[in-house]
Amino acid sequence: MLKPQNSATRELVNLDGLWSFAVDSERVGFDEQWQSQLLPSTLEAPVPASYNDLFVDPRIRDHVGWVWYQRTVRVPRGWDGQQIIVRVDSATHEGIVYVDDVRVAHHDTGGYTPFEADISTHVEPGAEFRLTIAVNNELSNVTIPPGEVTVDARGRRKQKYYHDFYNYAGLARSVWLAARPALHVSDVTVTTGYSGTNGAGATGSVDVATTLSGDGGDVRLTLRDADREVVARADGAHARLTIDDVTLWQPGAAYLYELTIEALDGGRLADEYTLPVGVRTVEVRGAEFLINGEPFRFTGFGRHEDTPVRGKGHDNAYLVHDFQLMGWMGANSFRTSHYPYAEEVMDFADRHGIVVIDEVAAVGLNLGVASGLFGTEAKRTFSPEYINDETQAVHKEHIRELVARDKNHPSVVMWSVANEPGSHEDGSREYFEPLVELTRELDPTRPVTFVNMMLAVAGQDKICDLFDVLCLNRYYGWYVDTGDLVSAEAGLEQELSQWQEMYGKPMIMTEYGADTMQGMHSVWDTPWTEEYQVALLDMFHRVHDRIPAMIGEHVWNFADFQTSAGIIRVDGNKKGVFTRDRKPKAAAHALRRRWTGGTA
Ligand code: GCB
Repeated sequence: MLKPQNSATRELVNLDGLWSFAVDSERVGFDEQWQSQLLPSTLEAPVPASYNDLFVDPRIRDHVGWVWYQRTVRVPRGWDGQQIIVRVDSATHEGIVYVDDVRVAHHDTGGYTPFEADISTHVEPGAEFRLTIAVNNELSNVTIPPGEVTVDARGRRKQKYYHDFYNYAGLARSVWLAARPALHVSDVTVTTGYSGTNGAGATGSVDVATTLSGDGGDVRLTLRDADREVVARADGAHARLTIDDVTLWQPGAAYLYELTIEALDGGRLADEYTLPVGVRTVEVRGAEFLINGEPFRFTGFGRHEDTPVRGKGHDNAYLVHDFQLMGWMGANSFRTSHYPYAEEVMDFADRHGIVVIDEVAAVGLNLGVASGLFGTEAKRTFSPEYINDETQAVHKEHIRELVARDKNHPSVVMWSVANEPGSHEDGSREYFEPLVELTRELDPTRPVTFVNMMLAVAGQDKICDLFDVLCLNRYYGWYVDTGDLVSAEAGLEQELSQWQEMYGKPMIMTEYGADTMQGMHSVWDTPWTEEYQVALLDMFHRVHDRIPAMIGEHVWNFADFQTSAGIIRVDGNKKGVFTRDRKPKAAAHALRRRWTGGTA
C-alpha cells in the first residue's frame, strides 16, 4: 500500500491532534452505536500516542477491549471528483473506522501496519463529517502477536501475553485524509542493481513495476538525481531505467534518486506519484552479508518504539534524537524488534544510510519461554489450542502487509519473520516453512531470517536451515551464568563455534545485554551495575571477534522500555544502554569506543 502524499495530482491533510476519547469499559459501544453520537466521555486523547499512560485512572491503563476516538473533519472544498481516502497508519491491534454512521474499514491484521478506506461516496467536498475509530487491544491465540484474555474472580478482564514489552494500544501513528484521482498509481515495486564495480563508473538499473487503479492509462517514468537532474526516462508500467555512473545507496552514505511515476489518460496527466529510490544490492554469500558486493558488519541495536507518556506513539523529536545517539555510538543498523516501526522511521533510515532488519510482530510464539517468565506450565506451542493453522494464516497476512509497505526501502536489507519462536518444538518446521516460502515469493531480492532463542540451540533448533542468516539472541552472563562472566564466555564461544560449524551461514548476535540500573556501581562483577553491563558486552565482543561467521552485533536494547509488571522487571526492562529518557549509561560510551574504532 502506497503511503499517501502531496503531488501535482494529490492532496493530503493530517488529522493528528486531540481527539475525543472514550473507553468502552462496559462493552456497549457497538450496541449503543457510539459512532452515531458524540462519545459519552469528556476525555480527550492525542493522536499519535498510545493512550495507556496518558490518564491517571488505572482502569484506562489496564483496560482490555475497545476504546473509541472521534473528531470532526472538513473535506477541502476543491476535492470534487477526487477519490477521498482515510488512511490510518496504525491502530493497535484492531481498528474499525466509521464515517458518520457508516462503517468504512476494518483492519484486524495487527497494530503496526496501515490501512485505508475509500470514503468518496460518504462525504461531500466542503462539508464536515464525523470520523470515529474504534480500537481494540485484545490479543488471542489467533492474533500476531498472540496472547490470552482471562477473567479473574472479580470479573475483571485481563490481557496475558508472552512478549516482554507493554501492550500499548490506540492510535500511535498519524491519521490522514487524502485525495487522489480515480485513475491513480496504486502500487509500485522497484528492484535495483548495477553492473560494473561498486565505485565510480558503474551503471545502475532500476526495474519498476507499476499498478494502476483501473484499466487503461499509460505510465511514464522519470528518474532524477539528488540535484533534481533527469537521469533516465522510460514509458510503460514495467520498465527498466538505467543510470550511467550511478551513485549507490551505501550504509552510512545514503544517496536517493527520485522516481516520478505519471499515470496518463489519453496523454493527459491523471496522477503523479514520487518515490525515493536507493540503488543498492544485498546478497548472502557463504558466511558473508554483502551490501553492494562489500561485506557488511552490523553494529547497533534491537530497539522499541517506546517513550515516556506516549508509549508507542510516534514522535519526530525522539526519532531525530535516537538516530543522533545511534550515530554518535557508531551504530550502523537496527532491527525493528518486535514489530514494524512507523513509516517515518523507515524513510529516515533511507535518507541517512541506516541499515534495517525489518521484523513482523510475530513475538511470543513460544510457550516454553512464557512458562519460564510467568511460572506457568509449559504447553505445546504449535498445537490446535495455541499457535495453529489460523494463526499461521494471520501470520502470513502480516508478512504480506509488511512487505507491501516496506519493499521499496533501500534501508531494509532483510526480513525477519519472527522473534524467538519455539523453533526447537515439534510443529515449528511445518509452521515456518510456508512462511519462508511466502516471504521469498513476495520479495526474491532480500534475505530472510528469524531470530533464534537460547532454548533452541544448535542441534535442537528445527528450522535454521530454512533461512539465509542466523540471528541469535543470547543471554550468557545474564539469564544463565548470572554474574559469572568466565563461564559465560566459555559457554558462548562453545555455542557459537557449534553454529558456525553446523551451518556456515552468516551469524548476527541480535540480542545480548544485561539489565542495568543507571547509577548502580561496583568493583566486582555485580549484575545490575553499569560496570557489569560494560563487562558483559565486552565479553561478548571478545567472543564475536574470535568467530569469523559473526558478522554483526545488536545490543539489547537501545533504551530502557516499559513491560508488563513482573518480579524480574523494575518499572520495565532496564537493558537499555540509555535510560528511557535517553541518558547514557556507561555502556553507551563503551560501545562508542568499540564501534567508532577507538577514536571516540
Ligand atoms: C529476549 C526477547 C526480548 C526481551 C529480552 C529480555 O530474548 O527477544 O523481547 O526483552 O529477551 O530482556 O529478556
